[in-house]
Amino acid sequence: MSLAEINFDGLVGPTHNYAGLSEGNLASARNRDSVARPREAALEGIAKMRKLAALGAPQGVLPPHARPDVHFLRSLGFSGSDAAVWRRAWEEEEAAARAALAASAMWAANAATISPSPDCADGRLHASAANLSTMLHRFLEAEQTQRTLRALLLDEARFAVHEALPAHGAFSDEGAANHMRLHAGGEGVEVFVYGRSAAEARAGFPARQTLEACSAIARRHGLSKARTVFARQAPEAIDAGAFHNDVVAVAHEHVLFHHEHAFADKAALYAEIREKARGLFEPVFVEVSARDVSLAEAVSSYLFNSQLVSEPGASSLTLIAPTEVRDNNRTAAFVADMIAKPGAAIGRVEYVDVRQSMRNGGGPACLRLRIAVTAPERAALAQGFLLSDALADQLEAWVRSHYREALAPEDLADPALISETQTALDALTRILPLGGDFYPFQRG
Ligand code: SUG
Repeated sequence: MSLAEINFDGLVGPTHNYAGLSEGNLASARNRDSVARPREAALEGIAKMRKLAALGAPQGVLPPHARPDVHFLRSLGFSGSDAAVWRRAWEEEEAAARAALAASAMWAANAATISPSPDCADGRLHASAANLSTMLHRFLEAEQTQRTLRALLLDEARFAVHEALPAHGAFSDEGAANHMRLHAGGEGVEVFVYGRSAAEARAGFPARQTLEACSAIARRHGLSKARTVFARQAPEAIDAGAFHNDVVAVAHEHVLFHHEHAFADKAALYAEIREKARGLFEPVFVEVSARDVSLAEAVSSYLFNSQLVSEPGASSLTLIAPTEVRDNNRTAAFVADMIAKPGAAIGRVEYVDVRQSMRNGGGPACLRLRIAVTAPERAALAQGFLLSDALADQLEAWVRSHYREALAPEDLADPALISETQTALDALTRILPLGGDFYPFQRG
């Protein structure tokens, strides 16, 4: 049965800010303590969703998490009213307070790994929430992500939602950002990309995904070894700032678009994908050489953090690239050449402005989690998460009435942020079908 891919984008939360929390993410480090614009960030995200929907790509929405995470701060021994907890955390444990405020759940590519039903032994779609255990601020996301996935993928006869793997460095997992799937509409070849094995010590920037995490997810999801590939990310890519594989590679249908230096052993990867795709499809590899685009340019422009989409009726794929690719002469020229070639696998480009997210190292592909479903599975998804014009209008109005225009470093300790965000998110649970106990603050 053929599958349709839905992009579920994370809605940017009201506390979007630049706290410099992610070592190895060059944009996050560079923009630490600059002034963020949460309202603009959220509206950019919704505009991007609208654009994809207008191109004919099914689009869904995932809710932000409640921030600051007061529950986490209480677990560190802070007590009293929420405002008192927040004030004292800033005085005594600034790093924890910064982590508790991050709106990083917006990057839905890190929420989970999804294996569509034709790939899984029991014929159900499997989803594993990511433990995000490498970075403190991201590790706080797993529990609420599970709640979101359970709200969306309710029907246990069709969907299996797994908890995050044990949150230890041996099983560090960053979700779909390190997972690619090649296919021709049905069963596919799943490619898991890891930066290190559990026992390996590594100098340089953190490698956030272990081989053991990848293997565990493939096992839980019931994937066939004959159709599953584990590939090592090139250490030089990680050290150039590719903290996730999706900074240097993206796959869609039978096409893998990637930088020459994305993988440790490209030839072996090509051969294994070809072998494991036999009988299903013929893979197409679109490799970009370092001569055309250096790793540094790939990381600063986020060329590969584009989305690839199939527009209805089109014979080639469309690249949804961040405007930073157009602003960089070399990447802009590369893309113009690539799409002009006769018979190009990627034949069109559309640029999207997600600058607020990009300043924290999150491009178009980071903002989305792909869930590929059959028609009956699509009908079984919880209703109300798919974007319509009416829902986009409602979300924009909600953002305009609840989000601050600017969040400067000196605003972050303001206890008013707690009640503001709780009021906003409470209202959101009446726009998306989340219910009155979705957020921890609603449960008391
Ligand atoms: O995990 N940035 C995120 C960006 C995630 C991008 N996602 C993908 N590549 N799929 C991260 O590094 C920065 C937050 C801060 O510094 O305030 C941050 O978490």
